[in-house]
Amino acid sequence: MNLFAQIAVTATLGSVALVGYAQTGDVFSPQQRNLWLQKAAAAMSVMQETVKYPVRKVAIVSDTAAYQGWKAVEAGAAAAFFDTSLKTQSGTVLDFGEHLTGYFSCTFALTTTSVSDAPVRLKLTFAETPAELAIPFDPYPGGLSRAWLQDETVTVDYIPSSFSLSRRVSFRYLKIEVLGSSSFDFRISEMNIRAQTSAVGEPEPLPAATPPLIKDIDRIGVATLRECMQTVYEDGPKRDRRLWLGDLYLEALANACSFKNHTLTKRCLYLLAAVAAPDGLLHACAFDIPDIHPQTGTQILDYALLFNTALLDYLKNTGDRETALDLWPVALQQTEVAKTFIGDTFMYNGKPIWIFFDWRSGFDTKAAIQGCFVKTFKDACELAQLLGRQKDVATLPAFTAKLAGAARKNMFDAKRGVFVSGPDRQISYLSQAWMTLGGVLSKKEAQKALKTVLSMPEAVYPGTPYGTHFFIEALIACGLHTEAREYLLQYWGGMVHKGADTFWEVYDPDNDLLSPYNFAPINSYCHAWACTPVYFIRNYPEIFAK
Ligand code: RAM
Repeated sequence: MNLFAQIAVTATLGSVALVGYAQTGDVFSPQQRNLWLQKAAAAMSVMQETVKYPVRKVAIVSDTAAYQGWKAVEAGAAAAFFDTSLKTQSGTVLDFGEHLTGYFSCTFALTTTSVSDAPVRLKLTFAETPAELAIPFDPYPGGLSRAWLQDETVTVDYIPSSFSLSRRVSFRYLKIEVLGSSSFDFRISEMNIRAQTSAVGEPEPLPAATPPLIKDIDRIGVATLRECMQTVYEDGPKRDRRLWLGDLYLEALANACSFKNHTLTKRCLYLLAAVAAPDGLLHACAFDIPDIHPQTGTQILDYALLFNTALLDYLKNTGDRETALDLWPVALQQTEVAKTFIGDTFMYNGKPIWIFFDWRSGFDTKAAIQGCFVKTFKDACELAQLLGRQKDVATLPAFTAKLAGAARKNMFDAKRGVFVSGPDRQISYLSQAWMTLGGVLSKKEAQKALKTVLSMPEAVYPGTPYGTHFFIEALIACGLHTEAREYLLQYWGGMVHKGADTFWEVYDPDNDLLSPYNFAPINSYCHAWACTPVYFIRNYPEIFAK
């Protein structure tokens, strides 16, 4: 059964037709959903377009010391490429000098007076990193669609002519190979990319005395965020190109202290609300192309709960009570649905749902979800208070206290001073982080728990910038400022040293080829959830910008 039986088109906005979603037994009314949809449409950003050109030719060279074993080295000026027959330089890699997201065009010209008498077949491979141009894509071993990879076979019917790729691409490097042609000679005389983002302008510069590595981390974080700010906050402009709730939360944090495009945050909050499941639980992700729709069947409990925190932050950053009040029923409903995942013992009851927190394989999420319940329920109570809706959450503070009590009783190893998770009593960074963020421990206890895992080589550590964000936030929350600074410098600084133009979806300092999808080239190398140093550096200048 399609849970999202479409109801009649109920509104139009300019030329945008809005299709509402409703279903019998829906906790939200069609009027509510349509209002959210209309407000999401009204908050559409004007896309900023910049035309960019290649800056040089490079060679992709094997180097065991380079990130993933490959690096790009200078191989001449871009101008030489345009003057020369393409047939004599098949395999050339052009470097656009920065990560770009947008639409590619080029112009073909004849190099001699000969006539084009047959089509030309080319392969264009767009890559975010050098290794994507060196590791063969086939036979494809990855767990996600092969079609995300940006190698395009293109047939040009005749020359001279112009060509535009309809697919939006996300890349720094472009490799061009000639797969088929007849005897006539031709060249590419011009090429460009119409790069697009919904970010406007540049964030304020950091104080001049900020250390160079921090400035670099901030600059690359800003570039990452800019690239992911499209018509929604995308997770990655190469892949998955959609609005994930967890990524939205982190992008909104970074945006609020850099580009300050609060309208984009508003659009994304409304959009996710409008397509929530009939029981009100938010989907983990949604799309706005070709129309607004959720990824049905994909719900992540910890992401849904973060909606409370994201809306609270949005209200604090903007003072926009109208939006917060519109969306309060959605935030509240996340806590209501979450309660169905909590048993009589005030612990997660094991009811099946995706609980994420990080891609680290083997990571046990039970302690983290317990801490997440506590933190996000507290955020819901704070939001209710700011909105004068305390009555809606009258019983939530006492319930939350019971969750915190159960966490201590059942998961805290008082002797070692750490939370343990699951049947194997796993000790992980993120269990301590989420319990800290939930305020389950006193400041002193939290410091001990976090310091303990930092000193334990066997403790399970996050494998993504997403998980790492919450660990650093927890270090700051309990006053471990030096440790927070060091961790950020070591983790994001590690990516800087390895040549990142934008920060990566997955980064394990000890394993460059780590991929949750069994194939590193399918990872995203410009990933929204990795942009949060922008938030840390700009929000806590006393820790980072000195
Ligand atoms: C990855 C996506 C996204 C994240 C999900 C859970 O596949 O890229 O960033 O939110 O995982």
